[in-house]
Amino acid sequence: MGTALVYHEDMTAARLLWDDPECAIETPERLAVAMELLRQRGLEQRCLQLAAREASEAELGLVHSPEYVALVRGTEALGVGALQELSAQFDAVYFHPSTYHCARLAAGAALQLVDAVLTGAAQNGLALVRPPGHHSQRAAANGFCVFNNVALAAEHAKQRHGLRRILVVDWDIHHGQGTQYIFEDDPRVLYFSWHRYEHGRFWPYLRESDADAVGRGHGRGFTVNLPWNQFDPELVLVSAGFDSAIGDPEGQMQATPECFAHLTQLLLALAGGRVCAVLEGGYHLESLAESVCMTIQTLLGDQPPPLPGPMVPCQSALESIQSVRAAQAPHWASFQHPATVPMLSPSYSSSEGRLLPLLPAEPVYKAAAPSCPDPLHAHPLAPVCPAVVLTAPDAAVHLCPRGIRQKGAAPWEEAEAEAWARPHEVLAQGEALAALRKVLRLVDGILDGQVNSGIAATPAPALSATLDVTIRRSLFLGVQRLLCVAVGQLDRPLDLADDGRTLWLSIRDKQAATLSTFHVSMPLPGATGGFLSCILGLVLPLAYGFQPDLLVVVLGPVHGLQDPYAALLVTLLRVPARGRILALVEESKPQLAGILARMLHGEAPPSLGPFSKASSEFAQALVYLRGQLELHWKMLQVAAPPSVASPGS
Ligand code: X5A
Ligand code: ZN
Repeated sequence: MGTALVYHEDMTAARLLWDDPECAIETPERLAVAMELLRQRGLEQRCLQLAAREASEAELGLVHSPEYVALVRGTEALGVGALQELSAQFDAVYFHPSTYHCARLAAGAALQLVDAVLTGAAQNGLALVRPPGHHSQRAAANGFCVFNNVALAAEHAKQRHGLRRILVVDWDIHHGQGTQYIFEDDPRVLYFSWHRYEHGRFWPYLRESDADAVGRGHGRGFTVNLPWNQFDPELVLVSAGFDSAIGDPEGQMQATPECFAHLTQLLLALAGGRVCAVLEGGYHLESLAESVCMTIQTLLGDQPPPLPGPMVPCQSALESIQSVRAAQAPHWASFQHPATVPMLSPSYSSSEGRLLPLLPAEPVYKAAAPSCPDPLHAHPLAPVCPAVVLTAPDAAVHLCPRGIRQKGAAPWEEAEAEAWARPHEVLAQGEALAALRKVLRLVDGILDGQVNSGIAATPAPALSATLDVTIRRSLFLGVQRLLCVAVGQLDRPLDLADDGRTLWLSIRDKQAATLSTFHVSMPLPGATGGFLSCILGLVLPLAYGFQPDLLVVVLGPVHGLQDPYAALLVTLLRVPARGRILALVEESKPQLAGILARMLHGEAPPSLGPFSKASSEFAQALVYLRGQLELHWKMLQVAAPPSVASPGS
């Protein structure tokens, strides 16, 4: 099951026929240039290519009024003067004689994509469309949008496929007020949008774009921003606007194309990986095309490149996240722990209607610098195909570079392995040493780029020692930042230097402790809520801050993580680790090894099941750890209200 790409050249027909600086950026070239780069990079050819079909009038009626559909149909026959006159009745809209055809293709493409994913013809996909959709309302065009493609797709998934939980993630730089209005009282569609707001000074200048808009009636709590796990959606629709990308003349933001690879991969952990992205905005042609390629590549299963730039959140972003947490707290158990609920600070500064728009700044976009000289990064990322190391005496190491299954590679020479094993008596005997020889082969295979990741099983008593040798060998081979996540009763090697090259995170049945900036121990979470806040609020921000070039995950004795938890842990950590993962498990857990191998291969993790709230001891422990660590690890500030009041708030 691959990635669907839905497109039709006819959607390049509509264009602006008169002078209107506001609308001039929504051009046919947006699609043409993005498609061209997809072709050039060989990405189109890797997709399941679907020709977009027109949505029927009945389908448009899922969201729009018959009168509005008739009005748009009528534009096919209008002359330029009448088109301009009608366009002026809406905010930032232009009609062209081909608009109705294009808009029906755009809507049809979104429906086709959902059908492909929900029938299993594709695992995920992208619809490259115009006109965009998320500003369009039941009976109004708005912001270049004619029919609301994503809202139609969500309604179609509800009505034709019987889904009950659909997550819409809107990463366009503008608030998709159209989608918000359509679903504001519907708890089956959770609408999450991030957007430029500027206290109401950014288009579309709406009070209801602020964090305190949470939905109405039964839909309260199902509008705006919140961490995306607890809802446990069956389908993820993305309003994929790339006007939030660097260089865009509208958004004037700094998100590099790589950001969209990371966002996409994080979303792939949800809904069994059923992610449908539909193009919205994006007006800088080069930045748009790069960002579309990053999204498609990630949907296809390629590892995202590292995020360039410093891993430090800015103050205003922290304040925005805090407002959202406060506004959503009444509706979501995961925000309700007393120690983590912040005060609501109003961010809308005027109630007197529209404020003056901001002055536009000169956008700058430079293509990413050529790859860094770091020897570990000199070779391109290995294809996603984990090696599996089995410990049965006659089993070889299976390394399968370039996606081709090779004959097992030979393990290390016994004498050489013995030298590395020397300090550990437990590794001296046959079976443990045989396993170690294979693990060492795997470490070398990952670090010289033959494989991206791997999983190894060792006899239980030898696990700790094997881990120690794995770490020493990795550092010896030049790993600069080694992240080790050790779950269960495993001790950090005593002689490991605390020099910032390794970050050691223990998750085990002990008290929370920060033994140093690079040695953190946290208690084992019991409930789903505790687990999610541990992963999303601590482990992931630390991993993003550290930017490891190798991640070692070990599930040791009585680790206490059920398989779906371990699967989610590995899936989420793949993103900041860019897939370079070595997982170590005990050989008595073949089922766990199998699940982790599937995760390393890019399969979506299973659902965690019903939500249970973290104990207050556990929540306190996380708050304590964050307080200890956030001065050094700034990414942790995103996960919680600032422990010290920020100046000016
Ligand atoms: C889809 C989209 C933006 C409209 C901006 C009007 N619309 N100033 O990005
Ligand atoms: Zn936009």
